[in-house]
Amino acid sequence: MNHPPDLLLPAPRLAEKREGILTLRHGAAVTVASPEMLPVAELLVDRLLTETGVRLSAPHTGAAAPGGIHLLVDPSDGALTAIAPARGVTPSGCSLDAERFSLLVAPEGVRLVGSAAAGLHHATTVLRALAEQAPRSEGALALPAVRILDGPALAWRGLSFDVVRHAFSRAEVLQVIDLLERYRMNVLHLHLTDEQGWRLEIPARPALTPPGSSCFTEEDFATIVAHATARHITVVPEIDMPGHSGAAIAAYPELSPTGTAQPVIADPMEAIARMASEDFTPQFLDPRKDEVWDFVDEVIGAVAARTPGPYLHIGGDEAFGMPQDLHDAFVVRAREIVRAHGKEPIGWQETARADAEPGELVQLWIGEDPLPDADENPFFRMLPPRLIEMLATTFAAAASDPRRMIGQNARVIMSRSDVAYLDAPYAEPSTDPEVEARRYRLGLPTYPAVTIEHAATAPIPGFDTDDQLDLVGFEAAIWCETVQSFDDLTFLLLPRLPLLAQRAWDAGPARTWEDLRPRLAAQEPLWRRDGLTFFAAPSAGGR
Ligand code: TNX
Repeated sequence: MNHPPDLLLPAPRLAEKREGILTLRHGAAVTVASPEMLPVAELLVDRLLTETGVRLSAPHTGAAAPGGIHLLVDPSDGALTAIAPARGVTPSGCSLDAERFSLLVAPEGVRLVGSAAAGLHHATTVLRALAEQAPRSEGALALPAVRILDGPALAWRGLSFDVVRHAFSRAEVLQVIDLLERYRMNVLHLHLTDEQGWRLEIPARPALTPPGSSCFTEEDFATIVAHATARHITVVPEIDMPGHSGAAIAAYPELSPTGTAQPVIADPMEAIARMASEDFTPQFLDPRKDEVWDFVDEVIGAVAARTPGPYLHIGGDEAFGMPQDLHDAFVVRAREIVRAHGKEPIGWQETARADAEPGELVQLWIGEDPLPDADENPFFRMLPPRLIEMLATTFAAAASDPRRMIGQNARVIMSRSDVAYLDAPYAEPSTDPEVEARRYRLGLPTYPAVTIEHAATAPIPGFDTDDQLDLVGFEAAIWCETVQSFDDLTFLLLPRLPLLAQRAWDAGPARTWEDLRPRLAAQEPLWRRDGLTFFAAPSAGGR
């Protein structure tokens, strides 16, 4: 039988199996060394009850009790200092060593130590994962003794989540946050605006979210942020500008160069089809217009005021039909506005083309050779020629972006489509017709279909290979053009998200598939228990 630590995902940097077993019983004491740690302990007790049925006692400040769980923060803990601090940028602004932790399960009790609250919280997620795999009898858990020392190698590990192309409920977003927590990721990047809709209420700009449109109210957004913050996950909101702004322009046509708007088409596939029509012109926010800067300032101000994290994403991708000088001018001024509202700007890779401060944060997304061979990809042949042309222009210009990023000392968040996009279709056929129908429908067919093993082990520049880019973070990305339900979403996320979480956690060469496969297989019963639809890839042991 597999020992629970061998099933952890992400796998820890160091796990030492020890002699003996701890029986964790109902009512076991949970103690914290100081009261600031109570929220972490309370969340542990709450989650452990749901996940294992074991009801520990309410946490209190005090010394470790026999058979119980003791939690503390100790930045100078000798064992923790043996783990190298993370590299990169921390999304919350905390220190690079804040996420280190140790966990000791001994027959006498459990001891969790974090170098800060974030690390301590990770330790509780590891304990929960061990508990989920532990044999149970008469309501008690039999936890094999183990000592784990761990911490991420990369400080920024996120998911870029498109909540526009499909409108998710607040409860669904909370479930995604719980998945990020489980796999010890620490950034939820919310793509809130696009051609198909505007998903965040901005009270000063009511036309963005007319009655009946699906959007997050101020209260929804506050709930999402609070749920994430309690799990040491930072929300990075994205307002995508100056391209991908159709919804904003439909509400305020004066923002476009012509002062006119095209109607919003909520269905992303229909929106693509519209590009074939003669009278279609790509839209963008026009930086020559004062109205645009009033709008940007109001929106950025409102979003910044509701975001506790230090970062705000301005988009900047695929501004089709926009002259480069206008795009540059837009980016430079939008960054200034973000800074004036007390936040640090991030932009998709195209923003690296505008003059940048050293250390500017950019998110690299364009993979190598992203345009498929049209002859081999029937879907691609069906796209409007104008869209193919715009994509070809975007990708051709992107070839020199990495060099530019190096020249400008930009700090790079890696999200290259060929390694980080979870909307690439799955390559492996399933024998289950229902799964097969879903597999066929989901993912953008312009991307090559990928195997699960590819997601787990494909080389990532800066991880497996030396790279001159200053890689400070990694984000998986899920775009939802083909997604029609929460089940569709989780089908694309699972099992790939945890495998990418592992890549970011290690920020080095990929682990072997033999190492990963049992860890992944151990997740499936948990997803099933939680009612989450996933792709049971035959190669991953699924059925
Ligand atoms: C490109 S990735 C986009 C998105 C699409 C995605 C589909 C990026 C910055 N822009 O608008 O949804 O491709 O994978």
